[in-house]
Amino acid sequence: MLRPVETVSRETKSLDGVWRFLVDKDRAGRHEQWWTADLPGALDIPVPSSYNDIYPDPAIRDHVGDVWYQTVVRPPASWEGKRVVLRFDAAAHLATVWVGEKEVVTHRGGFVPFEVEVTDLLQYGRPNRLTVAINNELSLSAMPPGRQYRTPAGATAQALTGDYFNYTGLNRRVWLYTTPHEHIQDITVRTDLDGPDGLVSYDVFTSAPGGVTVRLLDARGTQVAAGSGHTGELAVPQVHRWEPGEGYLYRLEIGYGEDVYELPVGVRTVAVRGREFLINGRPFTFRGFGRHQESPVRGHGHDDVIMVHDFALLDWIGANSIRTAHYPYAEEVLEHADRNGIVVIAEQEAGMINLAMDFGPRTGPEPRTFGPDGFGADAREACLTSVRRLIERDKNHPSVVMWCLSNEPDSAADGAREFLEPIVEQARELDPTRPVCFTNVFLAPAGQDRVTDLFDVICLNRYYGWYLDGGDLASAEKRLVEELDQWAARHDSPILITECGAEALPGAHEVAATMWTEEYQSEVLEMVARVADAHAAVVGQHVWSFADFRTRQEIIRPEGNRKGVFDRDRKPKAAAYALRRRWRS
Ligand code: GCB
Repeated sequence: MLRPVETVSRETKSLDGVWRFLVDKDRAGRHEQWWTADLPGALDIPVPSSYNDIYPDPAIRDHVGDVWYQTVVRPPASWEGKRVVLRFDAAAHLATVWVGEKEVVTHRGGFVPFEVEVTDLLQYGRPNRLTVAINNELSLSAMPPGRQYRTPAGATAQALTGDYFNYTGLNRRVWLYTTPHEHIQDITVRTDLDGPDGLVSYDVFTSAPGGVTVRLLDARGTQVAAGSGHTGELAVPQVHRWEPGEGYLYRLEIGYGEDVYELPVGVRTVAVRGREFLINGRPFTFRGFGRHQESPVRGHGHDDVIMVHDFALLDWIGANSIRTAHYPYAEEVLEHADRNGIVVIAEQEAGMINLAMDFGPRTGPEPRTFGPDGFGADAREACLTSVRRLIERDKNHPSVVMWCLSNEPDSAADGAREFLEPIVEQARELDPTRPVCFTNVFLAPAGQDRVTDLFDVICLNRYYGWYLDGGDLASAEKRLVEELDQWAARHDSPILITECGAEALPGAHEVAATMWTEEYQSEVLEMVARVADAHAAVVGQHVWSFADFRTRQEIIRPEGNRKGVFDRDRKPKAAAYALRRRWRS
């Protein structure tokens, strides 16, 4: 799905701002048809943002069910006669939209965009009521997975299977945009290198048959190649490559009838060869973070301020890559990574398909992960849909070098292979150019895990020195080395440590380091780096996590997960300086 852009043939209108908002405490809105009038007794709510932390009210923060958003849209009179599309960059998790009194779209999937043509539904030059009902209920058959339960006090509560707060709402931008009636629907770009030259192949999908022209312009706007037809290949002599650390971008200008679309293009290759991860044919070592797209007050709401600041901190610390744990991030983040040469492992929103790891409240014996009481056919369908949407959205970003198809699934369990294999096959079919991975949990070590051979890179989330051998770094180091050796003995693939770390409470210090101090966190990360650097199969280290983040309330989570090397306000802990010394030297 193409991102809205402004070109000579397309206009956009942002619908961001302060909307009206109502929590549907009695589940009355759908029955009482709240879209037919102004929301009764509504509050103000900023868009984009998660709504959970805007008001200091646990009844809003922890609400389970529907909330309602409403605004008034005034499309310009000059848009009359054009094709007009209403687009949500993301609404977590299940959204139903009304324009005036007409229901126009329902969409599930809280981290990817959806849109609907509203050309004939809008009154141009006049106010139109726009209402959105958003439901945040979790189950094991939808993504991200979670479970509902009754509290002893009789309330309905819920928890994700994964370790983050279930932030919900209109987390990303909302737009109206125009296109000509006959328009460009989608573009797929793939790039290759031939010595010093580059190749850009393209597929353009249009709403009807008709001629397509393409031009490739360099960063100064000079045309370097041109072609025509829905499918083709452009040769770029002496190409300026997109490289880690240097996000050089060309611009592909596509013309179709009256429509023009412009797409940034980075020319680079990605491959796995033996135990190496190659970008542009050269071995790449990952240095960076698994992180969340998360910040105080906004929750999962996209914010350009936080985004640009976070990338500035990535640069300050000397990181070259991130993983978009545990869901697709806003497209702005990928565009920023493209421009800044930050390498991205893009993760789908499959959450944690793992009931052996589920640390949410339990009401009975734990069911098996894969099967009728756990993750079944519906969940697999939902995962297939999430992977498809992720790849369809992010396929053209040069920064994205690998798809992460699942975080810590129960990959040693019966049924794991049957569940994951079709997901891997689909990803390879949709995108034969990028390697695929999943992150392995410590409960599925080499020999017990059943799926690693399906993937290209072995990604290990390992907390030696924290959950394992906490406070005993000598044992932690020994066991980490042993485990890496075991993986390397079984598989001739690169190993990436996708998570490692320890929690630190800012201001907790000890000369002889102990758990929870800033010194201990630095020592754990130093130990993992030493091991990773020395091991022939390891292609890098991603620290968990970039910044502290909110989780559900638990006794092991003081104000959330504190494994950030920055706190939630992006203030550095001692580990940030330790990493900077290592990564920048
Ligand atoms: C993991 C998960 C991540 C958690 C982290 C932790 O393995 O992938 O979501 O936050 O561990 O800190 O426990």
